[in-house]
Amino acid sequence: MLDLYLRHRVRVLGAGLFDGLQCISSSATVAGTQNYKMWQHPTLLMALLVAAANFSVVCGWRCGRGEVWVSGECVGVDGTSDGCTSPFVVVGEQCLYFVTFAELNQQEARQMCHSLEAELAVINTASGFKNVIDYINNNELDGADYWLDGSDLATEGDWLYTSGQAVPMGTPFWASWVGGRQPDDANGNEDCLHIRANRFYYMNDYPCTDTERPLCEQPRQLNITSPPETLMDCPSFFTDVGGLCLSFMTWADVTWAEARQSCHGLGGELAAVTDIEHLRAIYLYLHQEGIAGHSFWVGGSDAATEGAWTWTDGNPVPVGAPFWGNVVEGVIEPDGDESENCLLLNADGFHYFRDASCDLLMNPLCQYSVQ
Ligand SMILES: [Ca+2]
Ligand SMILES: [Ca+2]
Ligand SMILES: [Ca+2]
Ligand SMILES: [Ca+2]
Repeated sequence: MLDLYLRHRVRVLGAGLFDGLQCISSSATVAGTQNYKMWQHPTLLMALLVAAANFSVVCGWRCGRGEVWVSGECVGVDGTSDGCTSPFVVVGEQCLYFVTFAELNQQEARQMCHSLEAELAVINTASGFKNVIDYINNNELDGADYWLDGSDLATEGDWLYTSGQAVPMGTPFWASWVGGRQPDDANGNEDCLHIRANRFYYMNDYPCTDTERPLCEQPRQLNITSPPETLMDCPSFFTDVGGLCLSFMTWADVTWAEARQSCHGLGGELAAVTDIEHLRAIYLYLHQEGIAGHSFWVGGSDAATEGAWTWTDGNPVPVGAPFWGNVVEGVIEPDGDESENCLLLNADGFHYFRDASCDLLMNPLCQYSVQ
């Protein structure tokens, strides 16, 4: 912050004092001053406000939202201000989050964005597209492909974002080389929109099942005069499912013990599903989000005492129907005795409870603040 301020000060003392400096009437609404990033150099702001008091004008350096005046130009800043909530950063006019720790298919990527109160990113304008490419290249985010929101799943060749808005076609968006103009629906199997590392981050159509990094976009909270507090009811990566804050970690294939650690890393715990309405809500959510092919560890175990199932907080796991399913017709789980001591919501079992070997590699289902 100090460094930033000093640079501004140098700028003010330099030859280009009035570069980018613009003034507006103080009668403009507070929202109207958003573009004038005065609060990023408070001393200057105070001086300008004092100077302007008699003239009913307010001056500032006019940069786009999420930009500051550095070394003679407006540059984007990372952070939680300017209408974006962490972990999202300002990129041009958008709040974006480049996921670097997980590679998922497009539907899973979509669900991860949803868990951040976000969607897969939409790119509509050439300048917005350039901002994204520049940001990737300038922040060592290159070397991997990123999913965007668009697809032509509904009608082949008709590229739409989830909102129903058309994906812009042609130059300067889509990759094109002699004999390789995109989208090309190669092998009749390319229906999802990504930006591709080895195509210089031009758009390309690709199989939806490929695993890539999600590029999420959060709605911009433009009224920064009341700083963005909590856009989310649940913390990042957790989503409200039936009143629980849950995280479906589709990106981690781990043992039950590792799953607990993964949840702790998010500030949570493996989920405790004690209310049958919660199991119903989880089931519906998995299908709604298109991730019902995943199996999830939850917090139940009978490792301490065979047959005595408890959640991680020591409370008892419900027994019998309609929680527990069955593999063998007519035999309700748990059925694994001492070889199966961990509680699984198995995809093959319609996400009913199953006891399973704790060493299987499954996805963690985490809950924030288990009561
Ligand atoms: Ca296609
Ligand atoms: Ca293609
Ligand atoms: Ca057991
Ligand atoms: Ca079993």
